Amino acid sequence: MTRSLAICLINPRSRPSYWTGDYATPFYSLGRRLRYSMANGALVSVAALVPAGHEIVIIDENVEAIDFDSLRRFDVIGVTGMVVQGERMLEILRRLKELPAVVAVGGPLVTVNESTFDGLCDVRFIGEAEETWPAFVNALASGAPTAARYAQAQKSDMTRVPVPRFDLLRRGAYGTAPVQFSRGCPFLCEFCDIITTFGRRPRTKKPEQVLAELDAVVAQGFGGCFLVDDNFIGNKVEAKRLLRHIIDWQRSRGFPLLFVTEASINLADDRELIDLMVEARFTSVFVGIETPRIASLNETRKVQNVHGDSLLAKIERIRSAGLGVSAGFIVGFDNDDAAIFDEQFEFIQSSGIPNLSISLLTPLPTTPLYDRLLAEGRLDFSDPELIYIPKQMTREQLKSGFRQLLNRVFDVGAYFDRVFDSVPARATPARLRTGPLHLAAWMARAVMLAGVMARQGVLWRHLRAYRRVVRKNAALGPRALGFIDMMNHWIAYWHFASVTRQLSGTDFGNIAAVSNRQ
Ligand code: B12
Ligand code: SF4
Repeated sequence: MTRSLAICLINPRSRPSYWTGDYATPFYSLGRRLRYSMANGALVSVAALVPAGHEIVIIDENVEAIDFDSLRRFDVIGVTGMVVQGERMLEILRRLKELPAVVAVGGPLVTVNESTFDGLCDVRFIGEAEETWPAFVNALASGAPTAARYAQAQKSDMTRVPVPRFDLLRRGAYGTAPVQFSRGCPFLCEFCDIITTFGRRPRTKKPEQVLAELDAVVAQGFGGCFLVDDNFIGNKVEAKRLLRHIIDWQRSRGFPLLFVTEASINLADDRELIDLMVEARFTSVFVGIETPRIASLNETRKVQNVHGDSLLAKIERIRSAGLGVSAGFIVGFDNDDAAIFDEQFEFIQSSGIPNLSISLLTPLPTTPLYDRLLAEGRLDFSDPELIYIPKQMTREQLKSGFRQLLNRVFDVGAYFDRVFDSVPARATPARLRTGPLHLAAWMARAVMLAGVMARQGVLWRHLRAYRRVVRKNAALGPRALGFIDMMNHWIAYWHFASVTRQLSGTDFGNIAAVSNRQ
């Protein structure tokens, strides 16, 4: 006999980071229900895999606190998480041990670092779970034996993945919805666990599946969508086919969605692909640039960034075709010496990319980088922030150079220099609504931002910068940014600068005052 199970899936809170929008969200929310930049893609996908007849609840700690007492009634509690959520995952799992539920762990962290979860869960899911998770639920419900570890023998067939349960998300709580088109990436970057987890042959959904997901996302009230592919253009032929469907879908519905995604820099070499993305209403693309130093790119096997003309020329080609660019940078490669910080800063400034992240190189287990450093005896876990011994710097030099770089890049002057460098060569028609109510909302945001800065004792510094910014903007003549565009940049700047202060330990003061997180 099969019993009906009560299943709860938990996404542990993430700490604020460049891409989580924590310090920007309260300004966009303006007292509405918006709590977090983006819904988690794993919870809704794993929920959709649960066979019919079971109750399923999802809890995202980024938008609601976990009430552990209320979890007592669940038969199964599943926890997801990636490396930056690791600490919080472990805290939650320790609390869950006190409950009667069968505790399952899945997602990117357990997939590459199983031993961390020893003794903290009853069952673990390694890699994709389209086949293993329903098989486990069915076995448990029917009283058949279950295993303590599940790992799929075959990669998931993406053409059979069901529409995620977007209906389980708290309505209005998120800025964007996660929709996944493909898994896997054809490239070979040494530090990347995408290829060890999902493989090098990109597997794609059929356009009809993606369109069904877009319909579901719009039905939930979303206006923004993050195509959460590892590399959206891993299979360019399929990406173009999908984009043509999305364009028709958008047209027939009055363009309800704006998209962002991640792609490799060889996007710049395919104008047709960029044009299709722009036509489908992609506003920006995140690109892994990593470093301007060719020796470091070669070392990390990021060949796509070295081929052809310069990185700056590639970035400019994407942007001038109408697609915004955000980017990720890394310091700490073996070919990086103390000069890398100035080199990165100069490159970043000349790239005109305002919104970007800079990370310390992180050797994730399962990656070729991890294996190489292990073989060279250079892994050292005594410092959780930097678990390897750099080649041309001491750990302290690398960490302090990294922090100084963050502070320089997200200084208000440097940030707005990049904003003005990325303004299109031609004036673009305003895309945002500018009725009196909207203007009033944006005025309210400006006042709120000034209030937050004042509370943190940095208003005067920013007002001085504001005067310079206004002058520079006016100098752009007909291309000058309007009030709403400028406010969007000020809010983004505030987020990036706040995260920087937190990461580099040079706090503005009480940054929690602008964060809406528990
Ligand atoms: C979207 C995304 C983001 C979004 C997160 C949005 C959100 N709210 O979750 C943003 C842009 C904010 C982001 C940021 C970062 N990210 Co990210 N991100 C992704 C990306 C591209 C897609 C995630 C996704 O939605 N996948 C779709 C779902 C369906 O796939 P899935 O999570 O793998 O789930 C499947 C299985 O894992 C399994 N499963 C998952 N959970 C569970 C739970 C249970 C109980 C079960 C049974 C099964 C199960 O079942 C699912 C179906 O098969 C992944 C790459 C990837 N392919 O996963 C990287 C990835 C997760 N990110 C990564 C990293 C490193 C980061 C950053 C640290 C980067 C940086 N240096 O700034 C930051 C951290 C930000 C933070 N503080 O939170 C790494 C994590 C590495 C690791 N092994 O932990 C990944 C894997 C990419 C990579 N290799 O670089 N990221
Ligand atoms: S291009 Fe991106 S997803 Fe692909 S292997 Fe390199 S880092 Fe990983």
